[in-house]
Amino acid sequence: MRIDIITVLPEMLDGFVNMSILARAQKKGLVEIHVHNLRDYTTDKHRRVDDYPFGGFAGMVMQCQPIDACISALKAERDYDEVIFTTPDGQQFDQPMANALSMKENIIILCGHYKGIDYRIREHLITKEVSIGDFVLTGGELAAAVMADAVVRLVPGVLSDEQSALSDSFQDNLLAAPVYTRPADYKGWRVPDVLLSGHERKIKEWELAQSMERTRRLRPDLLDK
Ligand code: 6GU
Repeated sequence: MRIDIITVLPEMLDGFVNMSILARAQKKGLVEIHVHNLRDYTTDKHRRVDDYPFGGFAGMVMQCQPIDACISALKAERDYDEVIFTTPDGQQFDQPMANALSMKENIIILCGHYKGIDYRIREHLITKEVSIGDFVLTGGELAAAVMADAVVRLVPGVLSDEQSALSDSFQDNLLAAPVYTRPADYKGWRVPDVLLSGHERKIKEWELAQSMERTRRLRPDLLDK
């Protein structure tokens, strides 16, 4: 899988992309992540990528030209499955969307900024608009990082077996069961007896019951899905 991220703040993503799960996935050759500085694509002699909005509204708007140039340059090299725009008014990012994106070959993530981007880009070049939640970030970079992390860890081979993405919270609309490690008794705080019993079926039943109870108590909305 290849992810191309287009941003006016590449420094904000470079560190993250070269550490964390994303770095390991890239070293294993499973994923390529490329960060592109939008300013490298402007024809403006002052390297500006935004301008005042028509209509006299407040704020600045990212212009068509550099975005179109960057996306066109990428599309000339390979086909893309999705051109994603990160924006608070996009579709809510969730685990099913992460699963679907993890099966794509090539995706572009365009990070929104300032007040917005020229709407013609959204109409003509963007295939998917995504928000990571009902709050407003300064820019789409953190959203792109969140999405890349959630997607890349689902690419086969990225996680080791013991980390398996299958037991994640949300993968089956249930929160994960509690986990414990040694010692079995820490200052009198005891690990549930069933986990020490070696009784595999009972442990599985306990895990499921814990997942159901925690979901009912903490995220009852998930049970309606
Ligand atoms: Cl994708 N972008 C911005 N700027 N704010 C957000 C967001 C995205 N998702 C939630 N808030």
